[in-house]
Amino acid sequence: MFEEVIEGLRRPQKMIPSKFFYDERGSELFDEITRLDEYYPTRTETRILEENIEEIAGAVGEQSVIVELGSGNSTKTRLLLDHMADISAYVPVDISEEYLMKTVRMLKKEYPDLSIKPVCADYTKPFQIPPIAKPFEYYVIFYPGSTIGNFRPEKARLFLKTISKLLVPGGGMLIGVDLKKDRETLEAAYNDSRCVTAEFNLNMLVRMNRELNADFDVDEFEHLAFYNEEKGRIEMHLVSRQKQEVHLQDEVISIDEGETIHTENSYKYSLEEFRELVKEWFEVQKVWTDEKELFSMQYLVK
Ligand code: AVI
Repeated sequence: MFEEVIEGLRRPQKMIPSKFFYDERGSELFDEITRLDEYYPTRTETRILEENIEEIAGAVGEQSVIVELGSGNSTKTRLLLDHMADISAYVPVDISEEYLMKTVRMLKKEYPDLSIKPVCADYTKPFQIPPIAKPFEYYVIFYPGSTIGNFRPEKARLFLKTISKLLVPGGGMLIGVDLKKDRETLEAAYNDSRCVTAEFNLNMLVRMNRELNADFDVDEFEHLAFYNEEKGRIEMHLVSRQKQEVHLQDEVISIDEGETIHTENSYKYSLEEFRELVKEWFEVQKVWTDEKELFSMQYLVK
């Protein structure tokens, strides 16, 4: 972590990779974000899933193995599992072993007949799916939450390539993708009135202080989130309120007044742009969306 953070802070546009948001407090804050009025993605995605669950379950197919990338304890997973009683296995993949095991223990109680095969791995790198006892037709990757939006498009393409290598032709991916929309709705989602997103952003510095022995004065930074229309993404930054020096172990970083540390991108796609993004590896077979076209759930086939 230290090397990656220092390297990012030495760039002309300072940055800290967004994956470092998610320590224990960061994960709690993100959970809170998903329940905010302004943060439309989670509730819209859940509603799309609920309203179309029969059709979605039909697209995924009963004879499949569901491989979920990232946290697997959400309402969305249960919705899918509740409607797919006969799937051959459920494979949650998560980098945190503790979190993964907690999920497995909970799901085993709720779905005693379901075969659960957890994989502790960084899903952005190649990983192996364990042997499945029951016969099955395909793996179907479940990747909700529009987390793909946190990758730059080049990275997203590489990620899709890695994922498609897990699949045989005909295998699928059920993915949540946030859509382009008016600036006001987008910016409100990342500038909530209760300032939970601001705390989530600033918590990055709290974590750096604790884990990297840094001395960021957290009160001297403020949250900034805006829609960069040209790039089609929400950008989150931490803005320095004054000229300051920060120490990380033996390293000294100078930051000017008004200078920012870029902490996150969240790309938004039109349906056409997303189709274009995946086309080397996947064909978009079906898209479900809400009436305002805020968010989409898409079934991609290799
Ligand atoms: C996890 N990811 C899809 C969220 C997003 O909307 O890009 C992370 C987030 N950042 C601020 N609010 C939510």
